[in-house]
Amino acid sequence: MKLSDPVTISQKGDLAIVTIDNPPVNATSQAVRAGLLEAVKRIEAMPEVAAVVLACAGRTFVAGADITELGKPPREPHLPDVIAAIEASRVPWVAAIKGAALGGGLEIALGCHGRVAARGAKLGLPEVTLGIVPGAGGTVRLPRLIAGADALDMITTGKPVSAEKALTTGLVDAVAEDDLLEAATARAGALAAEGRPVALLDRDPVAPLADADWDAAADRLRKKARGQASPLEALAALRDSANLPAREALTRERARFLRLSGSEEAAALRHVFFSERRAGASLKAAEAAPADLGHVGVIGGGTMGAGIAAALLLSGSRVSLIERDEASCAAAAGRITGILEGSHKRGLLDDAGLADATARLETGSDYAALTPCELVIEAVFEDMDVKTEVFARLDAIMAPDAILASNTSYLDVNALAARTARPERVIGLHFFSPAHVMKLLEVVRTDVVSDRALATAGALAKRLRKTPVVAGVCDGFIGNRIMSAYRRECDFMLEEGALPWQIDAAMRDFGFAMGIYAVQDMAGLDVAWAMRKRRAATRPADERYSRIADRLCEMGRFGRKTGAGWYSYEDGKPVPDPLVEGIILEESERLGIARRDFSEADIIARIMSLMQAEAQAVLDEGIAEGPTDIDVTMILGYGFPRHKGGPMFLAGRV
Ligand code: 3H9
Repeated sequence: MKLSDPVTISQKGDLAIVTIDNPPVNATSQAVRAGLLEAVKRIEAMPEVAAVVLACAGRTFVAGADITELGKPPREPHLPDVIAAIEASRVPWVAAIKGAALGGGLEIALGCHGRVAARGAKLGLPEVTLGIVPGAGGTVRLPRLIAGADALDMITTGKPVSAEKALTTGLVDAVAEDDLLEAATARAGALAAEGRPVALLDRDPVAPLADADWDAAADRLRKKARGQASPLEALAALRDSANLPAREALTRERARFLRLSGSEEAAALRHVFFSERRAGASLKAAEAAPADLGHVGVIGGGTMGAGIAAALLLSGSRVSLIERDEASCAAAAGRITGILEGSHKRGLLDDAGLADATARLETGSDYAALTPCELVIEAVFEDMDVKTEVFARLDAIMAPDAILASNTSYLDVNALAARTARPERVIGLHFFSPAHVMKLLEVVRTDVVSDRALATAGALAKRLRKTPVVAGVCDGFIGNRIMSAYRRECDFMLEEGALPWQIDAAMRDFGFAMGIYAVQDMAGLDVAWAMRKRRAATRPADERYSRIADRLCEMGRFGRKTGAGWYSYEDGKPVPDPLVEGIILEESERLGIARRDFSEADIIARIMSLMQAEAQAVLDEGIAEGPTDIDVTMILGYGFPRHKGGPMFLAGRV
């Protein structure tokens, strides 16, 4: 029986199967809500039906509200009403969960009277990651099914749990060993025989938290949220749910959801959600067959090379890693196994997985080991001559259609490509450290890049589960170019009256993970210093240039690794250093600048305007493919707060 385009009912004896079919992810669009409500009504009028299984077509259960509808005036029927109708049905409903049951999808499952999940399914309430709270009973029903502490964790982090974990907390009744529909049918039959269970709304909260636990959780969240409102709002909704009658808590939850749906934070996070999925569009459009990624070569086993190799091994590839000599090979292998063991400790790899990944690594000094690879990524010292030599050696031995990639973060990939006999098969793959963790991959396209090289970069990003953005060739590409520009501006603010720790505090309060000076201390000041020295000869004489960083470097203050940089370090913690303040004051005096006070707002306004101006230049020059890619780059690669949407979103340019 077809009720609406996306919802149908079929019957098998006294069992009705309601199926939602709304690709790509069965989101609860208006048509789905209307179809489901109609299904409940029809089934109430079918006396022969004793139980219902709610299933989905395609690869997933309902992945939530249709995000394109959020923030717009809601259209009837509303999801809470649909769920209330299911919950009040005279017969038991059992949700058959495969793929993902997220947000409104899990809320529908909570309105059902039983839940059976397929192996590998994920269940979660990710609303806080979209700047909202659950809006269809999630904060009220979930803590009436599973322990308060588990519900708090799921709802305030937004992280989904596996089917297996859901079974241990009681979120699902069973995990199907084989056929999901069969297992759900069996559960529905059992519930029909036992009698429909009491609806969750009519139950008491399970193991509710004490007042002190709520306060402690709120303190923890406030520290972690970095100014994001929704996790704390979710906690407040859960606290209402524990303290108020269920139906009153439901009304409050809905009001909170509607208020937050219209917030700037929610608009920013929706923008990021869709921008991430749109990123790297030209890679997806590439029609050529990508290089085989089953066996990849990596040259250089320092921090970046080791991270790239580990990421490849974790994705299932074989890796041949080239280093200068035996000692460097051993050091690289040590770094890589360290990363793999870390993944094993965190439960991302089991014992067999660890052994398998380790066995897929080979290290050596002979480039001949690379010849079977269709992709080689170099991550050697950031110097044009060194990289040119590596490319010349590769060019001589690799198969003509092999792709040669450079992990450079600044250098001219066009020039590098031009020095090979295969310029169209050279590409930049700029990873971020730690390369096995960071989600961003900046793909640098040369002027002559082939479709095959682009397709390979796209396939690699997918395999490594990274978000690719495509950048044209320029100094620093998208991310480092924008960061260099605003870092320069921060140094000018130092000359004009600010101090590094003030700028860092303003950035942290804005939501950055770290301030720009703490970041430099962590990364090391020496690399940027070497680059400034290289460029000194070509710098226009009238260009404003701050000497503060150079003076720190001249004193050997390269950051954490030398025990001092912009900060000094006590027990590993950065502390403001009067010596640095003295240098800054001397520079202001030397330049004849009368120092003035900077408020946090002044600092952020100046950083944003610089970032946005440089981002606009990056766009105007065609370096980035669109403003959303710039936001994705700054968020995933440079600690820009996700809930602020990125510099282009804030500038109203998307
Ligand atoms: C909510 O439910 C609020 C309720 O509490 C309140 C209700 C009153 N809507 O990610 P993929 C698109 S809040 C619209 O590449 P995967 C996506 O843009 C919602 N579109 O696939 C993409 O389109 P395109 C809570 C959506 O296999 C395509 O589907 N739910 C939605 O890597 C494929 O997506 C969430 O936050 C959506 N809800 O991952 C879940 N979801 O092909 C969000 C996806 O044109 N979704 N699209 O680029 C996800 O986490 C992942 O999509 C999922 C699949 C894990 C499901």
